[in-house]
Amino acid sequence: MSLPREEFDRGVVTERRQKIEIEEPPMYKVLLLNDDYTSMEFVVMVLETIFHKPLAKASQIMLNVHHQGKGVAGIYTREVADTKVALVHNMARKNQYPLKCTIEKE
Ligand code: TYC
Repeated sequence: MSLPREEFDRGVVTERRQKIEIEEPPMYKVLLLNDDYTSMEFVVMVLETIFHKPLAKASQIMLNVHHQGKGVAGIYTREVADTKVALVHNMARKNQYPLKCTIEKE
């Protein structure tokens, strides 16, 4: 049953402003680790497919890991970072490479 406009509106709180505090989620670096056996081409392919890096950037990150021992493949929320690590390890195992990666809190 509907009321006339004036009766419907009277005494009715139509809006109540609330202060909403939004927290940023903690972020995690996914680090690729160097080893002596994984091919450079495979690491570049991993960076292109799992981390969505363009070829030039993927090559640069791979060479950085090769020379420095480790390097950042991407920065994500915890669940996404864990998923990327699992994807890298699965893809490496399937191709018989010992490639490892790990996460580090930002
Ligand atoms: N060091 C490897 C080679 O010389 C290449 C490599 C780069 C391996 C990065 C792992 O995360 C890595 N074939």
